Amino acid sequence: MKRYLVPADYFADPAAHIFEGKIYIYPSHDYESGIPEDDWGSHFDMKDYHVFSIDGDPMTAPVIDHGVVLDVKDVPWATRQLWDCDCQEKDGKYYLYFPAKDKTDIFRIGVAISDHPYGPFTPLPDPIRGSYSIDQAVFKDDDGTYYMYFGGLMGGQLQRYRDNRALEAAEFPADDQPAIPSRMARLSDDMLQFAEEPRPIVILDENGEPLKTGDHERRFFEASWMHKHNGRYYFSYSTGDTHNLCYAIGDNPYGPFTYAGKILTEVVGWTTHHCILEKDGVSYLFHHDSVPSGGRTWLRSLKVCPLEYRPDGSIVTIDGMAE
Ligand code: FUB
Repeated sequence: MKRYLVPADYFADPAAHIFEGKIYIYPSHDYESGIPEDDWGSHFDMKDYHVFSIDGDPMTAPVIDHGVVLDVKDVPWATRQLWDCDCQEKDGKYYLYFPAKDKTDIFRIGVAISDHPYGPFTPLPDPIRGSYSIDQAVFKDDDGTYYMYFGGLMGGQLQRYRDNRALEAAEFPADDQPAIPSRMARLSDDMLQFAEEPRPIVILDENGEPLKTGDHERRFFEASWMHKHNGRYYFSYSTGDTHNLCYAIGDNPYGPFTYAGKILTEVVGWTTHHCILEKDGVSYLFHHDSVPSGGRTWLRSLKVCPLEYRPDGSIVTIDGMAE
């Protein structure tokens, strides 16, 4: 059983957290830009963010729209494409993390600050130093340390980087070589910068070998998310061109992580993107699909459904096409 959260408009890429006792959702805001579809995601030309909150059961309680909380025209360094955002709280301040293209058309990751989880958010004048690519998710560990997980292939430009340096030209490794990994870094105490050089997230197969470039069914493409369940670290992500949401389990926030299965099978629409949140002992998958827009992949709708674990910690796969 799934619920569409905001039937009156198009939103995607949800990140959900509990702040001040309520669920807050930070999505991308899709709209009909008229830009033709291409392999680089130019048709995802989002210009602003809204925040939503739910006070109660996300399957039934009302969804409150807090309106526009940040607009690209107010971000000094950014020009276009406000993609997937996320938010974290520290010492009473709320930090909105978002990717956008800078004046040279390169994706960077920015920060905007508010006194409230529902914004509005004031952007910093520059992106995070050394940031690149898209789809950052910020995870707070039990010891109060914050880690950012980020990266996305193709339109997300991750293939243009190795060892945190820009390449002369984008490069995809051969199919039998380790896949391009997602990246992660601990955040600085002020939440505004990386506290360390970003590191690759290694996902191992059943033989302890890194997943390969040619393993399109399982290798990382975009949409990183990190959550903890029974003391173990679950790194989850989209496989992009094969449209799966998959997960891998590790025993610390840096990994390595061992591939563990699919969370969600293919949905209507090219992209798939999610977050996982536990509230009152029940876990939920927030994600999107393009059913309400008739399959227009750049006009996506937010959904939520319960997510179940087996006693061994594995996740019961959800059918992306089921109602
Ligand atoms: O919303 C734009 C991009 O589409 C996101 O950054 C990706 O994760 C995919 O959902």
